[in-house]
Amino acid sequence: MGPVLRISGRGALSIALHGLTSGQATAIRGLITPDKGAGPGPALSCSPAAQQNTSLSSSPELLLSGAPGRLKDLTRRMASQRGFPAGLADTIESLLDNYLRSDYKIECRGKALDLGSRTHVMGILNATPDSFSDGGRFAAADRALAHAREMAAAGADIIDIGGESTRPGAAPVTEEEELRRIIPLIERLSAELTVPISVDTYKSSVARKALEAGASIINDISGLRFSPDMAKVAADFGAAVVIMHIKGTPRDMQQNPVYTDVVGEVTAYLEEGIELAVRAGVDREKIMVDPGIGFGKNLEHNLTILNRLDEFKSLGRPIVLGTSRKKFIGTILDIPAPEQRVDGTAATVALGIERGAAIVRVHDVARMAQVARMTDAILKTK
Ligand code: HH2
Repeated sequence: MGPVLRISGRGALSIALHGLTSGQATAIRGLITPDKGAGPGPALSCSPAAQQNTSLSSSPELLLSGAPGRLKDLTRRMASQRGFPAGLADTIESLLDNYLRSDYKIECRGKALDLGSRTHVMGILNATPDSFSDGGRFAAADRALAHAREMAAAGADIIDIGGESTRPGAAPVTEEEELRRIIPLIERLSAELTVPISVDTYKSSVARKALEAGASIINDISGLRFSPDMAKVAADFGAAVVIMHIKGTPRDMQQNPVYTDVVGEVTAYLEEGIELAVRAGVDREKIMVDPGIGFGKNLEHNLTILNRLDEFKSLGRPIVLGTSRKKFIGTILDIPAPEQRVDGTAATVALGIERGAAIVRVHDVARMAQVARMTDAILKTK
């Protein structure tokens, strides 16, 4: 296995280097020791990574830590030396650049998202009879339309329309039924609202018709995997896409999900999804990623992903986070009724933004838009 990088930490960043020879590890130590790196911020340090972070699947040889500027400086010194694996310095440098990037602008078929300006809120519209938290409330078209308008007025930057519940154990619905639920809503709302409409589907046939009806984002809980031509549909329409991680299918995903390194495995899945999309012709700048809270994850997996959300920034794409009213919040707070998990959701939204979420997907738009604005204000003030 070649070098594998993991990036983590706050203030000082940490990069785990796997698969180095002992000679290469010694050479890196040699580059660090003389002056600990120049520039402001935490000095460079280097330690056996396994002792630092036992959650990593295989023991990395080295954990490099330090201020981003100093790490970049180190990569320049590595690049000018012989004996390191080809491309290692460049890979570390691009991970650092990705991690630090936040100026994302996404063009959504004529409607733009300026994600660098503030955290964006994606309002959930479930046109379903059986969604886990609001099933049946917006199944009738007039109520769905009214709710979408309310969410837009309350600060939603995207309206995410779904016609099939993907709650654990949910049975699939037919394409015809899914279309019947969502297409009239997409036609009306895309014409009426200034904010982009995303379609929450894993079926490429549904996505195609939704895009024809005026949607501009495909939000695919399978990360473009369940329908082989989903990426091609996105490319054909110039749509933006949310690539979400799932382990298994909605029907079986919560039956004892197991990971050796949940953050590493989710990152690899998302990275493959990005490359799959780009190969099909999707503009990389239109891709968003989502670790898929609750999709083949137990309580500890969900909490680990939230606590280490910033590591997904190394993918170089904006992070969408969907925690709203989910079961793990109910488990921690002992609240069985999803609609009473709003305060718990607020905690995940604030922390998720601090850890790098660019878009939060929520049911309670007015309240979470306030949480996002407040969190943004604190983070902007040094
Ligand atoms: N969660 C759900 C559905 N779609 N999409 C993204 N990108 N991220 C998520 O976390 C996510 C999602 C499940 O929530 P909900 O839509 O409220 O429920 P249901 O699937 O029961 O309709």
